[in-house]
Amino acid sequence: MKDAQPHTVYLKDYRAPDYLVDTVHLHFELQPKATLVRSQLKIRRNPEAGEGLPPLQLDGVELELLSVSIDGELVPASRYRELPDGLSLPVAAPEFVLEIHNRINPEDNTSLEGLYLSNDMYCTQCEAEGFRKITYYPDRPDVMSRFTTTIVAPRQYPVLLSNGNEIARGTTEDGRQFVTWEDPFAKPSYLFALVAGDLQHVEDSYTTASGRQVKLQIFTEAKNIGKCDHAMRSLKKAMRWDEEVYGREYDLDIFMVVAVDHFNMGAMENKGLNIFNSACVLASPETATDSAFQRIESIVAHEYFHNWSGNRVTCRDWFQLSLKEGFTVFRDAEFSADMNSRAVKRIEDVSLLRTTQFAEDAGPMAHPVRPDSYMEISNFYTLTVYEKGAEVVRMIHTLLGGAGFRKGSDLYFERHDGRAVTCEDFIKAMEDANGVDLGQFRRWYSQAGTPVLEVTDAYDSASGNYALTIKQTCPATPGQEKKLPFHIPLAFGLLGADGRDLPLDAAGTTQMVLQITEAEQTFSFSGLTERPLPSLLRGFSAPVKVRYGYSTEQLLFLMRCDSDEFNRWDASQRLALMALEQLQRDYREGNKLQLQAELVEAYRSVLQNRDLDPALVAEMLSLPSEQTLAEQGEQIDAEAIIVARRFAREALAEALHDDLLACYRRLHTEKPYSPDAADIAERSLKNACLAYLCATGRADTLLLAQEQFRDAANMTDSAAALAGLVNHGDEAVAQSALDSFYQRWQQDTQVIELWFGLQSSSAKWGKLDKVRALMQHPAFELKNPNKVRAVIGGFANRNFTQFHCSDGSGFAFVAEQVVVLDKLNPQIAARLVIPLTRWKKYLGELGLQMKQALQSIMDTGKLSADLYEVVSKSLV
Ligand code: B3K
Ligand code: ZN
Repeated sequence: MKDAQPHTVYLKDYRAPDYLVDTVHLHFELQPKATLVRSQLKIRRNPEAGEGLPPLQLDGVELELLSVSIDGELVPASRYRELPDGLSLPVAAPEFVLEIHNRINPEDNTSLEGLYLSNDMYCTQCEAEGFRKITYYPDRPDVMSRFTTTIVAPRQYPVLLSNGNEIARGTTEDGRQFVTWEDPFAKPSYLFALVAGDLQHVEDSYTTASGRQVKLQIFTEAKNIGKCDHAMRSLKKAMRWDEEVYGREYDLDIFMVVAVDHFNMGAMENKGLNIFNSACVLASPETATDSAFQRIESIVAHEYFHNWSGNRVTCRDWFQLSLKEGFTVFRDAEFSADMNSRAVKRIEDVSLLRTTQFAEDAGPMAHPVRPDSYMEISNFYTLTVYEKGAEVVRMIHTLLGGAGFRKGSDLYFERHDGRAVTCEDFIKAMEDANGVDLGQFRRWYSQAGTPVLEVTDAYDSASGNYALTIKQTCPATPGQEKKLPFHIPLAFGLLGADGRDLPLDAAGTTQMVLQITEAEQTFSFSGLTERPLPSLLRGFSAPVKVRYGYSTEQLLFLMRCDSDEFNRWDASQRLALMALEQLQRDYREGNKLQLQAELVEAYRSVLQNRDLDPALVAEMLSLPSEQTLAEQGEQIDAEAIIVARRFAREALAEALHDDLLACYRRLHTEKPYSPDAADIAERSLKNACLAYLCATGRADTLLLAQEQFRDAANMTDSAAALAGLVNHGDEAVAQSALDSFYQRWQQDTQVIELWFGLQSSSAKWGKLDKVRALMQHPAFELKNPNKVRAVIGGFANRNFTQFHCSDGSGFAFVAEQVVVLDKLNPQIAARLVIPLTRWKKYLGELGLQMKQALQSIMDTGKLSADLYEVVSKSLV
């Protein structure tokens, strides 16, 4: 555990490292409670860091120091200083070899940072600052070095892996075995990895565009060996795509992936040895849902793409995190869009951004894409850095066009290969390659908050002129009261009464990107023979909120006619939001609830439209989530949100029953399973219909779910049917389905995680006592983040109804679990507390109860730096 009240690190204080490390030789003798680490560093004074020979400062946390030598001479303990978070030692020469021996305890390492054990497999996680839990080192990304790693282990760990190429293996005198790996590419310590275990692997190969043969291996425990094929296929697709779209080839002879059950996040891009959370790599049709298949494809690609955007060109410091993450998320999103339905991928990403990232931007932890300060960097692996960061890169792509963007990325990779650089370097490469000025655009990196565009228009029928006036504002965020105008690319078109795009200029252009740079700007168009209807922010061309006074009729029209599929969906969401807001008002005022007839008819015609991609239909039919509704207004009335959404869902289900059933029957075929885009689309619509049908609570529709549950040959259908029963069936039926599902899948970790999550996130089923009972289940493990995310996270983040229970018990429960978890795994605790940090937005009692829950965490005393930062910033 790190010290409470940790200090704040500021971007403005960045200084180049005093010393550089040219080579590192690491030697591990693995033992669960006492692993011996020997590290030999070739160190040299950094010529760019100033004069003299200041003391060498190394980072080190929870290490047992055994010895220090310089140039082969033992340094007496009186000559160096052991600090709580490192080591300081005097330096006598500008170049020297430092050798350190230390001991660590992987078995007791529940933080899952550094070297730890997962199901008797040794593995590492070093980003951002985990390497300092392995040995003393300048653990910062601008110190790049060539690593050689020797792993010595008893025979029960036959597979010993690290970064780069294997250069030696053998047996030690006492019968243990060793393997030595050498990574020819200089890298920061955060990309170091080690794995040791009794693992099986699948193998394939890939020939790069220039003819290099690359061996591809996926390692896992024997029981999961049948679940690696999809990840392997995804990897090969990603390798080809990066060659075709970015001209980037892989650079080592081997690329390894390892699946690990205990992992704090999705996966990690260690050079040549990616380590994955099992849930983000293992899949088979019987055990994984369509969304798991798609998630795996995109995460495998994401980590692979980091080989260039992150590893070959890395970050100078952690304030630049979005340099690699925003860019790589943009790359993986485009890859997924190319592999699947572009519009649906965009809808999914924008939904996530609008609910969770917009909420982050409006909350106490709001920060710019490039933060100015942090207490604990792990807290800044956020939706803002990742998803909004990707939107910022997307806007550059929109402003420069595909070819211009590629010129920029080519220059960026060429100019900075092998270096640790900044977001500024990225923008500069984009500017230099295209001869453009992105000066004002840079504000996206430094200003937090979600900009709001107020759009009004005027049409003059006499002259045929049409004027679009756009005002931009951005709310204050912590530490940033006033914002300067952003440079916003606004893609838009104008629709005529026949639903077709009208020409915007003499050349007949039908879609334009308006460059918004002022607080208020008017754009004029001439030659319009009718009053047009604007389709604004097509494809969500900027991470902003657009306000325009659309009427119900206009939204219905856009839903039917917009040539931009994303905006058709967006119109459906705006329409649903209007209806849901009306229902909330009616509920508060005690009026009888009634669903707008127009909404029902709009949904009906979407459902009957056979020309639309079924996945798009499924998206258009889904009501905005409670979280999205909560994000809309200044204040959250949780009860009104719950009642309104539930009412709308049930009313739609009743009114559309026959159409839903017809659509369900049409799509419920016996086709063999394939996770390709077309089949996924059909299953998503079919199961969306089933979910609605179940919401009627009618016995005959619940019978459909029971039949699908019984007959399903793939996990998508099985899980959807189970969800229908759990969310709407009577208790005994739900219980028996849950039991038989558990019996069938109890040996499969990924399926059991799904089983946990489905229960704790269910408004009907997932009451607090059930959630507590799940935590007592033998398959639950507090030390496993996936299980915690499924059960406690499922409740806090995806069970709006029960988490917001009016007696505050949901908040108190989460607070209690956060305190326990903080002792085991601070990163997970700091994530889990986030739903409690929005207390200020809640109306009445709930807000107070939430604040009390947060305060109760603070009052327990010694918190980790991770948790302390989030809680203390949220209580002000
Ligand atoms: N770079 C890692 C994230 C590491 C998080 C450390 N707390 C995974 C990724 O974004 O690819
Ligand atoms: Zn990443």
